[in-house]
Amino acid sequence: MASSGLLLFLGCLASALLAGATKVHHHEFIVQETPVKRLCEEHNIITVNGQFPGPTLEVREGDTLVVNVVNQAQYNVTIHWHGIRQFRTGWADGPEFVTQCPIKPGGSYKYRFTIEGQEGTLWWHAHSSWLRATVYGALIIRPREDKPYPFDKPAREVPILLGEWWNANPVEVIREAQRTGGAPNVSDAFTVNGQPGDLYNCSRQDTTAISVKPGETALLRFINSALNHELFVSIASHKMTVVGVDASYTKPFVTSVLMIAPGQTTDVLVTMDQAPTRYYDMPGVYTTDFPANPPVQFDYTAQNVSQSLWQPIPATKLYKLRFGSVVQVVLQDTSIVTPENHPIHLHGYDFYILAEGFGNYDAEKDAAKFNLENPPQRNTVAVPVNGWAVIRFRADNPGVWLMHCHLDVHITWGLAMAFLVEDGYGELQSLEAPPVDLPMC
Ligand SMILES: *[C@@H]1O[C@H](CO)[C@@H](O)[C@H](O)[C@H]1NC(C)=O
Ligand SMILES: *[C@@H]1O[C@H](CO)[C@@H](O)[C@H](O)[C@H]1NC(C)=O
Ligand SMILES: *[C@@H]1O[C@H](CO)[C@@H](O)[C@H](O)[C@H]1NC(C)=O
Ligand SMILES: *[C@@H]1O[C@H](CO)[C@@H](O)[C@H](O)[C@H]1NC(C)=O
Ligand SMILES: [Cu+2]
Repeated sequence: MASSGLLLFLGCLASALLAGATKVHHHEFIVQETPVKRLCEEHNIITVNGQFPGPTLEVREGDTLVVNVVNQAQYNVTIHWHGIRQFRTGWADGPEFVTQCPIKPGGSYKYRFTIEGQEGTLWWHAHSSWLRATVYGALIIRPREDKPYPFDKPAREVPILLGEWWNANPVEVIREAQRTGGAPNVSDAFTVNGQPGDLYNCSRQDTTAISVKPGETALLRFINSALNHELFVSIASHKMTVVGVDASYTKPFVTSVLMIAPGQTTDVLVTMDQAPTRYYDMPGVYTTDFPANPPVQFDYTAQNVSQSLWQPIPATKLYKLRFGSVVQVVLQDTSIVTPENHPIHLHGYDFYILAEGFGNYDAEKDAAKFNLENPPQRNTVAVPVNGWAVIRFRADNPGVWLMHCHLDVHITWGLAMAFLVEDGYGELQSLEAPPVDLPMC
């Protein structure tokens, strides 16, 4: 016994030294029904570990996350690690019936993946029905131990999750809409870190307070986890310096208002240089009448295949890509009365946004507008209302990757498709074998 203990210890030491101080973080996510009080009423909602929002995961670039998801709720569930590239571990990405069958009530599945080449703020959420209304949390990726931020070290760091709250059960809200063919009921409140704020003052607990000392600079990690709304954020009297979006550093720029599409994250530095008092972070929103038809048409320069690798995506919406090919996607919004942009999210990749514009995309004319020098890198692009965006990525991550509108009402209307990226040459360009506990249907 003693010698095996010693061997184990030496083994750990050796692997820590070899891996350049990267860590393996183990977490347990118990998906369960939990009573919470919001808007003066108590409701049973689905949470992770009884927390709403769920636990914040904190890692460094190069680390590995092992999250054992145990489903003690009455719904099928999967978890998506929004923005994580999942290189060679596509089966850990999470979309229900696309990359995995759901974890059934009573079941469990251990997600295991390594975070490589990404730093900043991402998040995780359920990718099954509308469970993500309450099943979500922050995923923070700091630089490796010996590497600084590309900006001055902030005095404190605060994740700020902007969300939506329904008094009704969100799963019932979407089921009702699917049954009747109507639009789902709109939410009853917006929330900041799970709280609806001071206007609902039935309890003094209703506001999220973040204390910052005068003169201090804070790194605020905003995450738009609302299901169906683009959000505008400002902090009274303060300027914000944007330093990162979607876990890609940006050239810093100063603004007093942020527009964050659903699914997107924005990291800002704020110096508390106004007189000490209470300042409000006010998410705002545009009005919400959705058209009855999916308004975005996808135009892919990709090959159509009739057979899905794992799960039933309609063949007309599955596009096969050769490993390493460069894919350009023109996202054209063809709606007449859409009130909001379409946040199109691609799984498994960070893509470059070459250009965006209004009206119809004109392949000849608009190619001249492409930014091929320093295009922004994102995992979500807000396609302008009645406009277009052109994105490009290299298909160097094998697997089946969903691309969809991150406004959840629009997924129900069919605004989702997938790329099947084939394996390349050799082990390092191929999907690893799926884990043995990958849920089966
Ligand atoms: C949606 O709203 C309507 C009208 O207020 C209400 O009758 C219905 O019960 C709501 N549906 C759900 C699932 O809460
Ligand atoms: C909150 O407080 C104000 C004044 O203090 C009161 O007028 C209002 O009715 C309260 N709102 C709720 C939802 O309790
Ligand atoms: C894709 O394949 C389906 C089924 O074979 C076909 O109906 C559809 O027109 C194809 N789409 C494109 C864009 O080629
Ligand atoms: C749960 O997932 C199983 C497949 O694992 C499927 O057969 C079943 O219909 C799902 N249940 C619901 C309510 O979607
Ligand atoms: Cu997401």
